[in-house]
Amino acid sequence: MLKSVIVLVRTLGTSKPNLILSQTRFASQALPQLSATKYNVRRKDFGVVQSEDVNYFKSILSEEQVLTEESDVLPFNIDWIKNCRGQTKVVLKPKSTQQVSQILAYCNERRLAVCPQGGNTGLVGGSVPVFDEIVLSLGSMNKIISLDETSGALVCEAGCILETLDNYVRDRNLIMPLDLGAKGSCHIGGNVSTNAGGLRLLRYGNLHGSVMGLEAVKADGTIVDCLRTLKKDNTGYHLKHLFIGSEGTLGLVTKVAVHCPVLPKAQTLGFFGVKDFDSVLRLYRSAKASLGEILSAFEMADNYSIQSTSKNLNLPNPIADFPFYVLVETHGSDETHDSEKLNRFLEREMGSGLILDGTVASEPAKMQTIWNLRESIAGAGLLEGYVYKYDVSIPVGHYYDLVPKLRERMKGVTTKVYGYGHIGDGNIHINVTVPKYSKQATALLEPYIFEEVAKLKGSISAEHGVGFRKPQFVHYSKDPAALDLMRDLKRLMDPNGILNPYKVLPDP
Ligand code: FAD
Ligand code: 2HG
Ligand code: ZN
Repeated sequence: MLKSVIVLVRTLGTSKPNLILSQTRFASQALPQLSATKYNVRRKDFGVVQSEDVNYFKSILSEEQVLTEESDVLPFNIDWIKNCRGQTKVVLKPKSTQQVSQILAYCNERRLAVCPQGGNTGLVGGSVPVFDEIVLSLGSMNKIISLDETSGALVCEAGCILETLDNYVRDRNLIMPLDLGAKGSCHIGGNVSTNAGGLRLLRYGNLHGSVMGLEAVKADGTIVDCLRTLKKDNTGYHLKHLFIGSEGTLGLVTKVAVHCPVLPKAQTLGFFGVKDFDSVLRLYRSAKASLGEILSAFEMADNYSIQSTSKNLNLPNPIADFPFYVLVETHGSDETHDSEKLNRFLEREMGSGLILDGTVASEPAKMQTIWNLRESIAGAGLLEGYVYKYDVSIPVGHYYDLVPKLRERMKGVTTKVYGYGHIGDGNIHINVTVPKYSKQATALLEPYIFEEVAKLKGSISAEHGVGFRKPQFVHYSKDPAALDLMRDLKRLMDPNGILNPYKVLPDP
């Protein structure tokens, strides 16, 4: 039976820190293999950092902004899932746009390659170097510049942590337009550079819509000021979009202006068990029809995603064992109105047998427990060994097709294949856990998955980007003329190719 059918919609509290990042990040002390060896990459013809270069950086930055000790630079070389390892010897931590500009102008002149880094939570290897690219870490550029509480325009530096911004605007009755499991570490500059999606894209849209303006620095050090806070500005080409989602290959994002929606007065979160994938789809249609404008998230997870996360991280699962789980969240402005809608939806779908069991929460702590279980799936698999992560968009009718297919294909290899994600956006995360990375497992998975996604007219990267792991597969989702145009833009904006090489663009 549903634990709370009568829903008391309560005022939202501030979010709690996300513990999963710290729990999983240092779970394994073993260093991953060097990316260059693992993926057989040849170093491009860039300059090699000399002691004079380091001296130059020390002359324009202070001593503590230039890291060269091996133990200091190591964390900047390894990605979150410990799949990629670069070989940088220098990490620079600029504190202003001018410093970024000076660094890039110098690197461009000397043909020194650069890898921009935000919170280093990216899941496609884009945030860490492959060889000895200089890491430009934006973490020290973390000032909030202004907030217009009437328009909701927040202006800040790129290195601000998403959760810090969310807490700041919540105190002023606004929220950030995006939310993701990595919020406690990822930077707004990283979010913009990856066009991060997350848990509420369904309601608040993607960053191409929410970013009002930005400031970026080109490879040659030129500062491009598009930092407007206007909703409407049709003065020629919409240049901000070139930097949103280009993963640091066209410029360094240094400041952003983001539109923050109003803090919803009322919020509820339902967590339901259903018998099969078809029921997930039927429930989604019903939720859209019944909840309309108050629906703010609709997420799904299969049995293994939830059970293994609950077990590996010792997190409570508030309901029993079901083949599939669904999270339905509402954000609204009127408690009575929202409760009525939600109760009608629940009564109908419990009556129809679509919802087998579930729980509905409106207290911040309870909602947090449920969200934490969902947000922790990404890290829980890392405790079982090596995780292949595939973040794809698939037309929703075929959303889950690939999971059983992959289970069949991977028979004989010790694996767990599970699927979960933002079904409201047609975005599934297929995770494949193996005890250890192996060429045999990789060969069974790639390019097979991308071919299957292309056959279904999906995208090989829904929200995480292309990074280092997917350039050779990007043609499954981009036509040759579009890829040529991407290369033309890259040549125009970064003629020496110093910005995040080996990422996003496939070699011709
Ligand atoms: P980084 O990882 O440091 O960098 C990502 C890319 O952006 C790299 O290519 C880097 O070079 C570039 N970059 C970073 N900062 C800048 C800058 N200022 N200028 C230019 N280029 C820059 N992603 C989603 O979309 N949705 C999710 O729901 C989601 N959930 C996640 C949950 C967990 C637990 C984890 C670990 C990751 C999740 N991610 C998700 C992926 C990741 O958090 C996002 O891609 C995030 O936007 C990356 O931000 P970051 O600051 O960590 O960037
Ligand atoms: C999520 O939605 C993230 O939890 C991570 O995008 C997905 O790790 C993954 O596969
Ligand atoms: Zn996701």
